[in-house]
Amino acid sequence: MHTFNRSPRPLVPALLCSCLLAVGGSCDRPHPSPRVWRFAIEESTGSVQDQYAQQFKRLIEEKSEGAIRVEVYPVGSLGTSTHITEQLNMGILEFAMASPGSLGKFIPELQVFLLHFLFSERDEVTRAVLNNPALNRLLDDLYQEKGLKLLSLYSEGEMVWTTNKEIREPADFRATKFRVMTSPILLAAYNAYGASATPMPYTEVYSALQLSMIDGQVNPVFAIERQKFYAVTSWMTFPKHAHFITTAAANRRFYTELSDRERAMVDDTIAELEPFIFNVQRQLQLDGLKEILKGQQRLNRDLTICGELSGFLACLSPSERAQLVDQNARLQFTRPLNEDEREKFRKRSGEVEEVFLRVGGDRAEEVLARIKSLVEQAENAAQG
Ligand code: 6CS
Repeated sequence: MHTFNRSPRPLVPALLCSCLLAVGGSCDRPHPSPRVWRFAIEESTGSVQDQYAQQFKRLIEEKSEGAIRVEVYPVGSLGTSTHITEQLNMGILEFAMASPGSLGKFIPELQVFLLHFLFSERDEVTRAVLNNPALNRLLDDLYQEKGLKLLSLYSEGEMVWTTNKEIREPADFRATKFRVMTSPILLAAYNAYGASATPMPYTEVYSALQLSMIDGQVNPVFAIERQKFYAVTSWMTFPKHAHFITTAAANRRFYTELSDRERAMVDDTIAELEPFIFNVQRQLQLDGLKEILKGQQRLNRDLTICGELSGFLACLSPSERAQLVDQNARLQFTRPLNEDEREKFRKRSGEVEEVFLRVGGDRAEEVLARIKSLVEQAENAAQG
């Protein structure tokens, strides 16, 4: 089990600069310098997390009337997701995104969000579950034990496999080195499918695919576009097995020591961000897929998509449809996985739930049961 009390890694110059500026102030400003809140994200600019952090920055700077400046650090500038989490725990960062695929090493119960076929296929159902106050309170108790404050829990979209061959059933994963985030549950999940699961930081995935050190990876569409994974793999499969769920978090001490006014400002901003990010992630799935098709044409690469894309096709204008799809000689669509095929993956996922109950921490059973019951309730409500 990983803990936070490892020796801190050297801070990057950008972070030191910002600390010095915050203390010393800048010469061209007669008034006291704004206080700086640092917000690290696990993704690059233009991503879902970036849009979240940039909107947080806009709202906080506006509401504080310039008394607070928010600096957003994209992935790589302060290290990997694991480094960011450590810096948040130590109070070097005030805010950060912390995804279960990485934070799950420190809060094992959080790996429940990595289980396949647990959540609904309906976005609105998943959204209702993730916003359930009792679930958020339960998880926040676990964050508190690690010196963190859970601010929000949200989906960044449906997970998609990119590979160099067709994957329709677990047997197709055989001899596939498949990159996953560094959580034990993700290793168990893809090993259960028959792949050789390979943990690796996000920033290394593109080169590893390019150099054939790995044969595939899994991420939402916007990430496949932003990180250019489509340029180094030739199949995209939408198995409808999971969403990429992430969390926004703060350093607990920083959060509790805020004045009541500032804490309310943070809480209100986080509440405003919920509908904002839900719409952003939806839009980025559509925009991302368009960009992938443009990029694949530009690079003159083959791409086969296995998924139900009628929603996407319906959003294209006639000229976009002609250019990106009908006249795209190197694009092919293949039939989405049917229920029998998905059932084979679902069956293998059953054993991973057992692994979660063993390694998912003291409250694994409680967290899993709570989520299952919330999903059922929200499904029933959605069906009227
Ligand atoms: O696959 C990963 O490692 C990353 N994927 C996303 C969509 N966000 C952050 C994370 O590190």
